[in-house]
Amino acid sequence: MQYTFDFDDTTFAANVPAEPRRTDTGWIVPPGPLAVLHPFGDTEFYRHGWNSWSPSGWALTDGETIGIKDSPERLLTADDAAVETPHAHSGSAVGAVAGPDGRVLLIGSLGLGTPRVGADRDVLWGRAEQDLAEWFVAFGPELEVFADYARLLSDRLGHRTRRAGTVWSSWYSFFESIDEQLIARTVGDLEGQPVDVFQIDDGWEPIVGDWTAGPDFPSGMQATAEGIAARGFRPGLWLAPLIALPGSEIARTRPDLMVQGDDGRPLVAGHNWESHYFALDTTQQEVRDHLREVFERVTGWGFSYLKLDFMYAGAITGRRRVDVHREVAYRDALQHIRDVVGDDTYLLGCGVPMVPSVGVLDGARVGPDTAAVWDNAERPRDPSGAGALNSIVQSVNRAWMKGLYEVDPDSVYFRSTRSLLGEAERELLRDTAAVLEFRSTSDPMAWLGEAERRQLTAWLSERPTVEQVGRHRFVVDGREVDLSTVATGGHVPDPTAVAG
Ligand code: 9PG
Repeated sequence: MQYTFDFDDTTFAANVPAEPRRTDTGWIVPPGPLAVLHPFGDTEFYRHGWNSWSPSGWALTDGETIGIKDSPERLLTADDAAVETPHAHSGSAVGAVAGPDGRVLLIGSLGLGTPRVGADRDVLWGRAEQDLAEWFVAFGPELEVFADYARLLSDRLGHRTRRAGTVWSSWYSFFESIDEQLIARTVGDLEGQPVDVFQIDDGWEPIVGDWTAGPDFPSGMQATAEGIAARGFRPGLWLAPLIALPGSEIARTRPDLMVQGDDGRPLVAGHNWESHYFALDTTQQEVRDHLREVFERVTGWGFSYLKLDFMYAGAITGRRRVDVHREVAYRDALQHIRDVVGDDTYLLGCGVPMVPSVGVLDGARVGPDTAAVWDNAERPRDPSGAGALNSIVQSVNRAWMKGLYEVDPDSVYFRSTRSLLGEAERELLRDTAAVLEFRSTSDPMAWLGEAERRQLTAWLSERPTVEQVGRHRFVVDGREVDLSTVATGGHVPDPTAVAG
């Protein structure tokens, strides 16, 4: 039906599926496709990425789109390949177009069904794969409108209040090359530092899919968790519970537990570890039993902070035993994991579908992997590639998600060795983490000089008051932090500057 959204001094003609309802901050529109005519002509469009690694940000409607270009494998892993349109302006769940006076027109989905929002010079539209959720439509000052949307989403999907504190992760120093001695030594060196969580990342398991102690942890994961706790840290562990590499025991012996393709064989759900991998079909009771066993095992070892990675695979398009929408299947699986681990285990999502995780996760990664290098030269048209710049750009453009869960922009660096980052770049990473209010690092103390150690201790101890005052501008304990240049991809590091 035709409808007119009447916002104080501005009216927008629209097509809506049924009669909208006015609220104090905007309008609630029933599920179904909608399109709103806007008078702004070519303007900025906010596109939002589907999962943690998917690109987000503002682009001109007559300019280049934001998305992963020319790489089907990367698109499958780091965005929603089934519905993403890398060469047309659209995004996941929420989108907005900028008006001339700092106000924006926003359409945001209030639930699941892989909602998309897109725009051109005349229209801001929303439609979903399955019409499961109402929409929020609002027009007003940018920060207010996004905050109102986040509040509504939290009202509907829930909100958790646990905080991770400061985190040390093994990934951005040791990657997969970890063993129990190295972990014990690193934990020992870190003793006394203002770190709350010591999180072991990928590399402890024999293979992705089989969540038991690998050969480099012969004493078992419980012994390692006890060692971490004995030094005063909360033991944290990485796992990717919804995927399995083809060589894993679960994929080899039970291919029927995987999401299937049309050919009746396990579907390729993404690419990493120089391989493809499959997704578990969480609608099957046996898979739910398997997940219960895995999570009882890892929490039984003593890990109470879990980084759940590659979770988007639980929401991939494919054949599942029970025919529910893929985002519903994902959220049910996540809720099942929450029910198994209980309220006191901190769940950090990574590679998670952002909106379907609201209310269940305590925290979520909001950008691609950081790296000890500024840009990802090997993936020039891939804003989801690992690198400090990409990680900052995507994370800062998701600052509004602080209203949904803790938002993790990924690790910061203090080290000048084993890194190509200069101090100015390290500072931008630390400022990003400061404004997003999630502090983690991966630097082993043994890699740091005296001054760098002092800097780490001081930075991890800070708890500043943060206020967002503009799209990419913040005030941190009275200090203005302007990330506009870097968040629009404009910061080019000085090529003559030497790392360190
Ligand atoms: C462990 C790592 C770290 C890291 C995670 C994740 O899009 N991709 O292909 C893609 C691959 C790997 C990746 C992120 C994205 O890294 O983000 O922090 O835990 O797994 O293997």
